Amino acid sequence: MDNLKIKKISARPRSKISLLRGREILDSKGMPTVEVELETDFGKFLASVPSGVSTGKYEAVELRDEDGRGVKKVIENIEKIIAPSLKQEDLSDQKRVDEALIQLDGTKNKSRLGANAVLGVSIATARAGAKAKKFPLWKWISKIAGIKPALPRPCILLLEGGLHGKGKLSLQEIMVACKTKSFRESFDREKKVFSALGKILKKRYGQLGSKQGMEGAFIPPVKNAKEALSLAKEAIEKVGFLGKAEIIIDAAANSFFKKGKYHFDGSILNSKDLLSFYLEIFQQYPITAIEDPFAEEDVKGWKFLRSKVKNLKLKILVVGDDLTVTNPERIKFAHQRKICNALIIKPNQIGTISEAIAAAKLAKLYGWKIIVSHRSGETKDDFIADFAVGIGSNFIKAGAPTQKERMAKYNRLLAIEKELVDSLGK
Ligand code: 2PG
Ligand code: MG
Repeated sequence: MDNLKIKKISARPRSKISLLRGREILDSKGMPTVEVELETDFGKFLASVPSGVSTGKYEAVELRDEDGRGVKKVIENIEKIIAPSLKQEDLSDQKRVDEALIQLDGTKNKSRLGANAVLGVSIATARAGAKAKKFPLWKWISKIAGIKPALPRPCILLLEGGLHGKGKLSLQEIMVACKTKSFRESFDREKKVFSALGKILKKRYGQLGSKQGMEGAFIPPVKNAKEALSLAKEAIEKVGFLGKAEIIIDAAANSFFKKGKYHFDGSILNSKDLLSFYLEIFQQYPITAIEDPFAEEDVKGWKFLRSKVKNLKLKILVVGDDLTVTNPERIKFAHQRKICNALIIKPNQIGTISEAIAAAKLAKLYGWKIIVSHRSGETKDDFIADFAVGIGSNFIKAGAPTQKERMAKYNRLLAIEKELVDSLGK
């Protein structure tokens, strides 16, 4: 009898789910989100899901309860629908698990189960799969993706505006990116720029100068983009990195596009006016990338910019985020119209890790650069750090080096880099 029991236990495949549940936690904005707990007989794996404020129309659906906040329905979907269906799945077969999740949802935009339910399970599965195969997570992701891993360059957030800053500044993000031979060195340089900016702002605006936005960056009472960009440039200059540090912008233009016009820094502009403004600031500041320069429906605006950038031989990345939403169909759409040469990858815009990988691979096929990104509502989950390395992303943006939920991602990348350096030294 005892023998039989032992046989039965040891015959059980190791990489299956013994328990899958969800619980409500709060994100960095104080909004409920879901944390998934996946138990196996070789460990327990957690994953939590972020949430954006400036979103694209084609993003997968983030399911909420009737009050528009709660995630009770999401938890119910995880425990009552997903858990029983995944019982027999092998957690080290990420593709199959993700495929099962997609089938189970059965909609084009994850509106039945919710992309937040699906992503939590998909990430927890990746963690379990990595453990089962005895790989660090980044290496496991690179194996699943069939991509050579690489450390991304950090893009630290300096100044916030738009929906994140709630001031007069229309641009949502002004970031700094330094190119050095290591992640740590780039990060250290960018942090120096951030601190220098902090000092400049305090001197200029007093207490108001140290106020922070949703992602931990500064939200000083500037009147417009040029004032904000000049402050960023001044901070770069102050620490001696002019010529060595680049400025990256996320305009998040969807958020200031109303009835065909751009309500930008107190003026009402059409696409051509906004384009002229961009060309002007490309001349005046060391800008090398601009994300969502136009609204997702203003394809003409995007086209003007891409062709100008080409004709003038400007070294500018035109980055799709709300436009492309980590969705292969939208990426194809942008490629056919030749409107981007880079994109943002955010796993929660699409729902599963396999689909996010497919989006990254398609972008690579087109020769685009990749920026893996956090969301404005974040948790302590550092998955995107491993993910960025696993898919060989060119950049990562995870906010300012201040809040814990942002630092979790940067710290994880610093640890991965050390792990890689140590293993090369052996
Ligand atoms: C963005 C993101 C992250 P949100 O637009 O790139 O900074 O913002 O998560 O609000 O969409
Ligand atoms: Mg964006």
